Amino acid sequence: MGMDALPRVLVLHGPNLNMLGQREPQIYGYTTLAGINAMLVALGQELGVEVETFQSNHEGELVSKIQAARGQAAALLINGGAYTHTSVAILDALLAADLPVIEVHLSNLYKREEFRHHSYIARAAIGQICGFGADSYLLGLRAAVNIIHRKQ
Ligand code: CA2
Repeated sequence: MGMDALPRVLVLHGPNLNMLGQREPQIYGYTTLAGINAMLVALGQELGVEVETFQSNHEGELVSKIQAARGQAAALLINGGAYTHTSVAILDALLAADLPVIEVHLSNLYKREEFRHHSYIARAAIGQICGFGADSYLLGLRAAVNIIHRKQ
């Protein structure tokens, strides 16, 4: 058993995702954000990565967290919430972070309103997983770990 630190995956949740499980369960499911985070940490343990989670309703806080991840995290999983469809600032931060980015969404964006069909984040992401509810995050974490291992 080595003493090397495990690779870290940073999971970012954007605005309103703190409300999960409390409103609109028909769209976003019954799982709370704490529940999703716990499942991610448990899967991370299984897959040999440390999972750090962070939620913010503030665009600038998400930008700062992405900036700080450079050189600290091995990959970044992001559900940008509504900022997905609006934020060039988050896109620019992701491009500058020089990390593998995986975009996830609970709902299937392409079944929903036209304005949700476009993602700024997608330009910075290796790929996007959407439509599987909380499972989108777990699938995304698996993809992140595979990418990390291929790179090491
Ligand atoms: O499907 C997703 O994961 C979204 O990123 C969720 C965002 C939405 O703006 C994106 O288009 C798709 C909204 C998150 C709002 O979450 C809530 C959860 C419970 C109650 C109310 C809002």
